[in-house]
Amino acid sequence: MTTANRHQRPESAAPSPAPQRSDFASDFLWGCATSSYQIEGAGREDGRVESIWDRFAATPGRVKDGSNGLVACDHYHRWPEDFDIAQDIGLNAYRFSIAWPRIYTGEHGQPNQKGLDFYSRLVDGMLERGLQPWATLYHWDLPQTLQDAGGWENRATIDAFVDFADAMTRTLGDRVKHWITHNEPWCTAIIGNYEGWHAPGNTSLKTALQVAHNVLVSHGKATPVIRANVPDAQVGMAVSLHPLRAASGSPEDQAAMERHDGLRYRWFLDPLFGRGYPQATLDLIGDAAPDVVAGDMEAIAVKTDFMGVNYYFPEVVADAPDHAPFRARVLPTTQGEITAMGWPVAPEGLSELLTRIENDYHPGPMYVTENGSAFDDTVDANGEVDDVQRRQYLMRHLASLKDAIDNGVPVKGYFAWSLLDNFEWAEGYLKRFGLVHIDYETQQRRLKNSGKWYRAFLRQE
Ligand code: IFM
Repeated sequence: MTTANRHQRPESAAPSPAPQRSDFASDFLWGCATSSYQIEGAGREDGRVESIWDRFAATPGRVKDGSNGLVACDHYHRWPEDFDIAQDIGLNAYRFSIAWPRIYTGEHGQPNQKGLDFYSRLVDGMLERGLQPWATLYHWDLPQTLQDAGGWENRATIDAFVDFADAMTRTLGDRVKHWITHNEPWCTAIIGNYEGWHAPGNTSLKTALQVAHNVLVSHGKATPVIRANVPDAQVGMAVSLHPLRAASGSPEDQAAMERHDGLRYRWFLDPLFGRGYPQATLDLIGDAAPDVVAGDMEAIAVKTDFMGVNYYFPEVVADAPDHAPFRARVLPTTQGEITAMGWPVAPEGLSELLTRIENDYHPGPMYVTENGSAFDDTVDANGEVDDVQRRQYLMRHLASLKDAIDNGVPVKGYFAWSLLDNFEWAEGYLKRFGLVHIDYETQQRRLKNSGKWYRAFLRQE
């Protein structure tokens, strides 16, 4: 993005009234989310093995700034400071993910004790600061050894994941009640294995759809194991979704949007809610359909305790006859407010999306498990980061969330993405999503003005 002006939005132009904490239920969860590979660093410590993101990032051209997560925010060593900041903001929940490569030893059922101990300390650190821990088991850092054996395309990875879930919930289940099996299966499957710009970098639709299927099966098989190990467990998945708009009112663009929706939304949600894969999408993909073993669809449809929704922006879809098999293309955003990722700022999309999910599936309690924005932050002469646009983004999305709740959507919590600036995957460190600025040279943390606004909101100042 070179159009800095398009990121500007005058304070006075905010359309929605600023929400107040008192507009939400007193037991509403207010959190921030992070993920292991993006913040932890300590890539070669305490027995951590190579992940697919270590391998991918080491491949020239895969990550824009040539960086990797080996040091990242050094959260592995600096977590007490990070949790002090989270406590100071006034959060009552914190969503983190567990790096499978810290636990995986390659020996069936034998987890790495040092990895288990790290997450045990981490969880104690959260609880000491009043942060309810929300653990995500898989946020994209698959051990490379498992990828070498076929990765998520190989059903053996399902069993390995269940072992991992078992080890983690035995270790943390006395203190961690909220478990997210997978973060954004779309990204794991489609971006990583069809579009190919995330690890492991495959570009096969057949592979991607088998990966998607096996990931869903692993969710279904891990859920009862988590419940068996964790008294009062609350288990769910975090799914990234977009409200869709057709590029025009033409029947072609409308039909393209429907085809895209079949893969982007229904391919994942229909089976999770017991409806199987959508027939229209099966018809389009033909031989690329995944192999389904007896019992898989029942496993996938396991009843969960909540649904996590990650929302960033709506997608505009146009007919694209050359793009087989879906013949649909997501258009880049060229006008209006845009973040540094090139994503449109559309707060109303959050309420729209949550309302659609509620109407389509009635999933029970929902949590916004991610929502946030990247902007080109700078530290001023006073050491402040005056990220006006992120503050506006946060405020306006909370107003939209309130709209959804007022309309009867049972949302029980909100996790801002992200607590810290971090490794933004293929963008490396070029994009900053944090409420806390990280100076990657010194590892200095600075609460941005958006974080200060969130603090004032939570303290009702
Ligand atoms: O940074 C990512 C996160 O890992 C998953 N959801 C979207 C975020 C922003 O791209």
